[in-house]
Amino acid sequence: MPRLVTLAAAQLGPIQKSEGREVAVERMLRLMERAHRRGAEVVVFPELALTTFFPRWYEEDIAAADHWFETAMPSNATAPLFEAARRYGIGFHLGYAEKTPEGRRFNTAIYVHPSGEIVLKYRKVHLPGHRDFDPVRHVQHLEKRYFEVGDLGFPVVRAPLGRERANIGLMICNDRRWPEAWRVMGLQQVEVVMLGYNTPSLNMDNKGFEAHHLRVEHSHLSIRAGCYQNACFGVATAKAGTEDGHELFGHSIIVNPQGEIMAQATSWGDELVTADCDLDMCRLGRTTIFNFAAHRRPEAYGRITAQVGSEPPPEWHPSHTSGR
Ligand code: ING
Repeated sequence: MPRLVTLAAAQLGPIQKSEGREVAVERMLRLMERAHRRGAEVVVFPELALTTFFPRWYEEDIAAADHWFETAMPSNATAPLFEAARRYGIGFHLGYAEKTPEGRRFNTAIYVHPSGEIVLKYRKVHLPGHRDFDPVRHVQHLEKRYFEVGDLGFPVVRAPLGRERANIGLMICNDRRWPEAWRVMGLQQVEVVMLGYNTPSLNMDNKGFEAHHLRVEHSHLSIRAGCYQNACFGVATAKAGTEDGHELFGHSIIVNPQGEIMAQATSWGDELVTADCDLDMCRLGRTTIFNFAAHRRPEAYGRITAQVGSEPPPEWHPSHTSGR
């Protein structure tokens, strides 16, 4: 018996530095309304969906960036999203900057049940970029300045998803490039990974050549591989377009457990893509090629958790001097 759920990636176009949360929330409500009309049961919004991608802007005093953060969820500005979830009977994923009562700052994502209750929270573990101003870069990427490393691990929970129950997991943006993030959730039998991203459409590191067409390709490669190798669905939603002159790519996708792209956005603006997903499609990979219990060999994987950085390999030399 298929376990059908209709998933939606609700891609957002740009949010300018001068635009308040109400602008983004209004656009997100329009996308939820469209998702409702299309019969979607879950909507995945992007990373940092309420504001511009502010880690591109340097502040000497990080408290000067606090206006980009949410100190409550829901807040007055975001309450309409929770009301719409109840009205339409739709769950939603939201990425936002979180400031805790203790003053800790995280790049955070939540999955919210149609009742408005927060089912799952995740705080971004892989923070790309740098902490201090980098004069070499074309554009700053200061996530290590504004956020702490997430302290919630990669949790998976079995919870209602549409008319079914599904094993749901969350990751954020750069996490998708790290197979460890996918595998930790695969080891919890994740069936649907929800992730948002804000990714510059051109390389801003300025430390080497990267062909432009590879930016989207690397994102899709990472998500397709993660879904295939962990037998799960992925809903990956962009914030896209040009924010105060800085371009982010769109091309949000929904991927199935065989690594196939089921649906893809083709604009870099507000766009809803949906797919009817049979959650039981996860079973084939999980019981055959990626039957972890039958095939994984953790005793050979020690380096993966023992090491942080890579180390040079030992040098080989011929066992006898043959004069060459
Ligand atoms: N953005 C980018 C991402 O991982 C990046 C940063 C882009 C890192 C390209 C490496 C290569 O998609 C965020 N917000 O993580």
